[in-house]
Amino acid sequence: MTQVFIALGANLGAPLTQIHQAVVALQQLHRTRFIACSPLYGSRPMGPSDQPDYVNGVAWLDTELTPHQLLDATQQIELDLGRVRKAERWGPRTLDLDLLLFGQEQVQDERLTIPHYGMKDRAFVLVPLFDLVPDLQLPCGSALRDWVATCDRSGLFPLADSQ
Ligand code: PH2
Ligand code: MG
Ligand code: MG
Repeated sequence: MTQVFIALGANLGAPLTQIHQAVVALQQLHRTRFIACSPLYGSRPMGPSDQPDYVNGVAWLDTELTPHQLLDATQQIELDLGRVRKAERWGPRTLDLDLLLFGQEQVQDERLTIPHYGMKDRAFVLVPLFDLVPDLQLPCGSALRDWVATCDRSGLFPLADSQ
């Protein structure tokens, strides 16, 4: 079993509902044990600013799936919950599930980059991940704690009663 972390994001439709439905779907994944979901946050959009705020969080699982099997499964959940793939970079979406970490593995191919290429710069990923595992060591050797200490959390606000 490998411990994995998946970023949850949504800013179209009913974001909180989609995030909760995604958590239910992740809880039902085969050959996988769902461990926990972080507290959820509202966050100002990174990228184009003419889009609604996001709801963001992080899910923590233990899986026997390979990284690509897990990617297939999360992409299917995105589609099941109404995701329409658009070309616009960093544009709005009903549900976004991004594989952040897959144990200590590093994966780099045309479909997948693990650790997630942007996680170091994104408070909406680092902060909920830190809520789950404050002592996490990243595959590159850094401590999550150090990234969290320097990230800009000005656009991030806790959602009351999100759990
Ligand atoms: N995801 C994006 C683009 N911009 N901004 C926030 N705050 N949260 C996100 O999850 C997000 C984003 C594309 O994946
Ligand atoms: Mg994303
Ligand atoms: Mg994505």
